[in-house]
Amino acid sequence: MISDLHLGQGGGVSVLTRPRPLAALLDALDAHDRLVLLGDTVELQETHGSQSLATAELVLRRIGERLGEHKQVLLLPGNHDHWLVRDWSARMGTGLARENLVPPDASPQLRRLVSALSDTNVEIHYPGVWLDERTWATHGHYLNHYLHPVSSVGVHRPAPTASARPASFEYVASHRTGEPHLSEGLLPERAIDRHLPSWLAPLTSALLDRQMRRHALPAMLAVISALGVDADQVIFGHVHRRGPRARDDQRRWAGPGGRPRLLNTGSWRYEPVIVRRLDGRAPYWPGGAVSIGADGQAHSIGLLENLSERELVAVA
Ligand SMILES: [Mn+2]
Repeated sequence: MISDLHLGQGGGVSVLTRPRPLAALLDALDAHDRLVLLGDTVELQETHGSQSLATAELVLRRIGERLGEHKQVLLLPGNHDHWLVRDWSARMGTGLARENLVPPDASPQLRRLVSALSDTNVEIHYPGVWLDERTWATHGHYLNHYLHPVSSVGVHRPAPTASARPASFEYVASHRTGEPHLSEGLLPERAIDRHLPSWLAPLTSALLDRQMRRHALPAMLAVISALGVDADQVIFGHVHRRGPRARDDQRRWAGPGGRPRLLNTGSWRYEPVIVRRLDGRAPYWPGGAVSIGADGQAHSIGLLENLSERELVAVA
């Protein structure tokens, strides 16, 4: 499972457009039966134009070729590519379940992405998918429901309830929140800025990380509880911070009594303001993934930890 490629987004670099990171991902696919693209694969929130789709098609074609006809991609939209399923989701209304199979022609944009993956098998699910009887995966944007003040969303936010249907969270995807992408749902817009000098990266990264632990992890647990998802392990993305890592407090990455375990896929974005002058050990270093082994246990892994900053972004 990987997420938050944000292909086509300006600002930093979507590293899968660069040869070394793409090669690392393709090599990792050889050891897996299927790839889950867990949301924000393509940047359609900044622009609905075809440039993002064209960028995404180049990358997805390589992924599809490498997987081949006997393997599979599961594609789950997030909030930055919610456009792919926007009209379909609106038609579903309160009939939207925790897991829905989305028709590949739900939008012209979705059709293009599915075509780019035509060398392999594709299923589209939204907002979540059961990967096996123990494991549920979702992009994670529903957690914004528990973080954003009403004013920043611009719509009435229903009070958090003990139980809720996916439809109650859908407004999160269809309204731009004004949050910068790299800190989505974690810090007020003014608190972090792309134009910050990059020597601040260690500080910015530490600040973000504290917000993530204190707010995003409990918010994700609240979503899981409200939706009534009864899983041993839940995989999400969205916050761009892979984990849990070896040195993380494992108790924060789990519900009460240790269940469910939470795992985050991290991102495939190089954002100088949070990784500059750091290395593969940095929490926001791109190239995160969650891998499920033969025993069914999910693990957080880093596929680009051995690359230098220069290798992440080099065009040849
Ligand atoms: Mn997101």
